[in-house]
Amino acid sequence: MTTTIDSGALQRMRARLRTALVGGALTAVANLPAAAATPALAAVTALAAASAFTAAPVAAQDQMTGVGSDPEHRLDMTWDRWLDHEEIGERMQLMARTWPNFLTLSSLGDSYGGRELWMMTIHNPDTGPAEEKAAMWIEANIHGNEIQGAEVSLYTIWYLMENYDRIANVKRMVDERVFYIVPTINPDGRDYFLHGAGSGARTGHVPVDSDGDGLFDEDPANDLNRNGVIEQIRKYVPGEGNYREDPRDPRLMVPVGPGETGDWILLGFEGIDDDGDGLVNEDPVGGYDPNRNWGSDWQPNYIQGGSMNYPFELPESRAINDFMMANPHIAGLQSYHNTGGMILRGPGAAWQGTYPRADIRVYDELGEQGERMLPYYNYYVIWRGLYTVHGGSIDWQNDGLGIVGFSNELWNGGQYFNSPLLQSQQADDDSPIAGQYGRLYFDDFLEFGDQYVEWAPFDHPQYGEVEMGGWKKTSGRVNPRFLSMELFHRNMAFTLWHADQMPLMQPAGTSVERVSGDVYRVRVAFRNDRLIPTITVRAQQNAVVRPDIVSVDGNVEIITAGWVENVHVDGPLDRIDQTELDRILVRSGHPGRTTRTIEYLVRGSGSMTVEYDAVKGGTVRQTVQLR
Ligand SMILES: [Ca+2]
Ligand SMILES: [Ca+2]
Ligand SMILES: [Ca+2]
Ligand SMILES: [Ca+2]
Ligand SMILES: [Zn+2]
Repeated sequence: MTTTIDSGALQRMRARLRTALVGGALTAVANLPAAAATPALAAVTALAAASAFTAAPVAAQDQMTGVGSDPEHRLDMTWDRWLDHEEIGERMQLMARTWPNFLTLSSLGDSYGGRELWMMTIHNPDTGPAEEKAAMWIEANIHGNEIQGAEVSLYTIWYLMENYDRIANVKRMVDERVFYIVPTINPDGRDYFLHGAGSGARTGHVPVDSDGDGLFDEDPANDLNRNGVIEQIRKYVPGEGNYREDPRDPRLMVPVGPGETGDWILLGFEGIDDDGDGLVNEDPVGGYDPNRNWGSDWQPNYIQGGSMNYPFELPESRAINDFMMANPHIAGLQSYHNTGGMILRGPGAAWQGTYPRADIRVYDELGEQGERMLPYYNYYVIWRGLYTVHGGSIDWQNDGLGIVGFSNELWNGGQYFNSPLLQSQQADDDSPIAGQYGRLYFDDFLEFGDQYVEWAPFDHPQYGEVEMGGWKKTSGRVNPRFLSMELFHRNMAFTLWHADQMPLMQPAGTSVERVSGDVYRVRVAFRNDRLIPTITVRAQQNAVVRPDIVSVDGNVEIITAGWVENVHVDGPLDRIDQTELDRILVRSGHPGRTTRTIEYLVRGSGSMTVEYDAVKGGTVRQTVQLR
């Protein structure tokens, strides 16, 4: 279950919130037309900022009129830098305070390193209880170095709130659904990536002895020249090497052909032999894969490296799974990773077989829509399009929890090559943007060379005179910051469309016909006009989602009940052969984009209420009068 925030966390939150509030108030003042930014108003704003938890930082903003073409934002957040765990927490606290009617901030628990797994719940209580609505789970950053999904997640919260009163479809989605948004589920790895040189940040931080020498995490990469970058090492060995400099761009190293020799050898990434065992960088922090520790098709280390000793051993995956098990109304899921421009679904391994045909149809329609909303992205099955994954999270969530989920692999270079001209040049070996040259070209001209460190001499304790150089951590897997808005928005839009296609049970009409005396024939129709069924076929096969329940309340005795096969012609019912007809179990759930009508023959009087309760599709009731 979700934990309420303990007093220690609360104190830390208050301290951070003061910072966040001041930041928010400053933003508000900065938005004012110059003439309105009077000292008096600034003082009022500062006063509001000082009383944490009471005054809303947006109060001053309500008095302003927009000065540009657009209405003012309530929170003028920027989206062009990468945020660490503390900054993520501050933004979430600020948003929770700004939109308290919709947002609830909680922590699912602590990471191994003691960082909160912050979760934002978006829910409008005025439109019904949360457990009677389908919920969308959005998470990111299970791999610590795959950072940008956290910003997509924050952007999603912000966008839904900013536009609730402005865009009818946003309002509708917020009113119909619950969103659980966890921007980073590996905060230890994230901070290690952002605060350090970025190397070895994929893992979580439970210590693992990667080289079996009895020492844990004793030999990570080292930033020897203290420039904040883990570079490549090359050594000049004239006539004895297996690499040479590329004649077109000497920054690039190319392997020599068979029978040739080069002048350089590559010696791996920047580091030394910290523990004197003769190996360099052989046992970094952690050293496992948090996305191999889940309960479906989990395999031991000798089959699936990095899986740990048993499923859900890791505190982060355990905390998330505990919450999901306790909240079976979660029907859709997005787990943002990077990189490569992919919309991935399970299964992770070929030996798991294929999904049932009806489930594939659902996934395919979502994925193919995603390919249109996300240019340069391809919709793939994990094992076929990426590589084999045993014990991955979305396999567990599909097979073990009945949730329709995707992993979007955020960012690929296609976002650079976004015209037919550039695409044709990219394919032309002689063009300056062909292959590896393209990455350098776009860095040189669009980021002014910021992301590349030129080769430079270095005196290495073990290797002697070498050169070091290469790409910074924010290049390659992470998109250039100037392309963030497009990436964030398109991925959010796809995920919201996915959320919009979660099952939504709705009333679809009733009829009553007196047969004789106090005996009535009652028809009640229910509709799910969205793509996803209330129970996937795989979930039904695995018996992991509670059957839908059609229950009757009222002063009636049910004689028979059955599904109407065709509402337009009289004919036999598909009779329901269950003993408790006032509580019918629908094991196969309600399909997508379908209306179904149930017919009861009842004896009774007064009113009769029929409720359709789908764990993942919401609860809906219709009442008829027997007369
Ligand atoms: Ca070791
Ligand atoms: Ca360095
Ligand atoms: Ca070593
Ligand atoms: Ca060692
Ligand atoms: Zn990943």
